[in-house]
Amino acid sequence: MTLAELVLTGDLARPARLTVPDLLRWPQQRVRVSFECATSGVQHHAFSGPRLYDVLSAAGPGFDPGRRKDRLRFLIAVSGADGHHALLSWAEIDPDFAHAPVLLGVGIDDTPLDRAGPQLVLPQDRCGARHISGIREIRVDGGYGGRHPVPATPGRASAADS
Ligand SMILES: Nc1nc2c(c(=O)[nH]1)N[C@H]1C(S)=C(S)[C@@H](COP(=O)(O)O)O[C@H]1N2
Ligand SMILES: [Mo]
Repeated sequence: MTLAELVLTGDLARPARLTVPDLLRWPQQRVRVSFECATSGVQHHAFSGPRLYDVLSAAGPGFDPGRRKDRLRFLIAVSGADGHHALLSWAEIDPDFAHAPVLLGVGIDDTPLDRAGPQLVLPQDRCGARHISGIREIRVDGGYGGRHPVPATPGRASAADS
C-alpha cells in the first residue's frame, strides 16, 4: 500500500516527513464534528488523530518558548494534494491563547486515511472549507518569506510625514 507523506517545513528545528502510521505515535483524540458545506449541505463525521499542536510542537517551532508574545507572529499554512490551502495562526491552537482543539485526522468514520493522507479537523468551524483533506504540507512561518517594503503611494502622507 502506498502511504501518503506529509511534510512539516518552515521555521522548525526538526522538519519532518510523516505518514499516518507515524502520526499514530502521538496521543489520539476522537471527536464528532458537524459542518456545513456551501454546496453539499451539513455533514457529520467522527475523526480521530493527534492534536495539531502536539505534532507541530515536537517539530520545534522557531520561537522563544518562554516569551508568549514571540509566538503571535507565527502562521500555519496547510495545503492539500489538490492545492486547497488555508491558514491558521499559532495562537489559534496554543493552550495559552485560543486553544482550539484542532486535530490532524488520521481516521474518518473508522476508515484510516493512510493512502489519502491526514485531514485537518476544526470542531470550532461552522463551515467545512478549512477541513483540508489529503494534507501534503504544513509550513510554520514566523517571517512570512522575507520583508517586502511598502512602496510610497503618491498623494498620501507617508509615515515619515506624519
Ligand atoms: N483538499 C481539499 N480539502 C477540502 C476541500 C477541497 O476542495 N480540497 N474542500 C473543503 C470543503 S469546501 C468542505 S465543505 C469539506 C468537505 O468537503 P467534501 O464534501 O468534498 O468532503 O472539505 C474541505 N476540504
Ligand atoms: Mo464546502
